Amino acid sequence: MKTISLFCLGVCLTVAAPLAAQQHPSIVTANALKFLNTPYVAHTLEQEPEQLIIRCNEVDCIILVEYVMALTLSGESDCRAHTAAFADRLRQIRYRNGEVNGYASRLHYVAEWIENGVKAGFIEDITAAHSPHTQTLRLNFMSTHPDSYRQLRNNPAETARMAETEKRLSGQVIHWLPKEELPDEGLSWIQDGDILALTTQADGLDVSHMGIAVYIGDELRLLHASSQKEKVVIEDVPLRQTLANNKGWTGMRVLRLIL
Ligand code: 2YP
Repeated sequence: MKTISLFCLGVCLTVAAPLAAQQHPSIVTANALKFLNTPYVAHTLEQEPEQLIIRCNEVDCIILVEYVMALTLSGESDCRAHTAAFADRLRQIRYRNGEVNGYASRLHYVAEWIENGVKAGFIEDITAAHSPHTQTLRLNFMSTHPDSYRQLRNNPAETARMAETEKRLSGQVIHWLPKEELPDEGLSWIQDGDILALTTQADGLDVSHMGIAVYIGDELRLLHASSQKEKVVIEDVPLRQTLANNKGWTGMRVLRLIL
């Protein structure tokens, strides 16, 4: 065991990383810790016309992950004092091929968000290399729940564009790790700072939550923007328990930033 001390907003956490995690110094976790206690706010990107929105003081689950990734990839340390390099990175992470071109250009489904990051060369799909479990994507949640999305409500043309994206992604086979296979102490191939996309049993959806893997003592925990706790937290129980407590979450995809 190696012990790393990380400082953040007056809180000092001692993070014990298992052997495997030592190979990848966790700059990702250090950046994520800067967002601890940031308020959870939903729907912050829903502005028209579509534009790159950067609001470091309010996040939802995927937006937190995106800011942490953009900081890490641009080598910057402060989201609020970000430069153009941070904004460029964020655009590459959030939009298909890095281009902002209306609502449909945003990567709404985590499956496509991952596909885009892998294609662009900044995300590695770790589950694909380590878990034999696969599932076939069947995506239609947004086009079948248009009333839940401001830009789709009463907008059949935009909803049709979304359905086209869903059709393109559906049928793809992805690797995932069922939650029953995750022990309290994590797994050797899951490193501190890995990005976790929690898979769901909801019809027509692939992933319903995201966060960051953090090893504390002998436990793998979830650092995330929690809608329940209304802020960014590290859960105080192992991720195994966090997953067991939520029947909607079936397991996860594990992703790693390529630095
Ligand atoms: C995404 O939802 C939205 C994007 O439209 C939005 O709802 C979908 C399919 N996508 O641009 C983005 C940023 O706000 O959020 C996320 C959502 O997680 C919620 C908000 C959370 O736990 O904080 C991503 O897709 C990550 O997991 C799912 C989840 N959406 C649903 O459960 C419908």
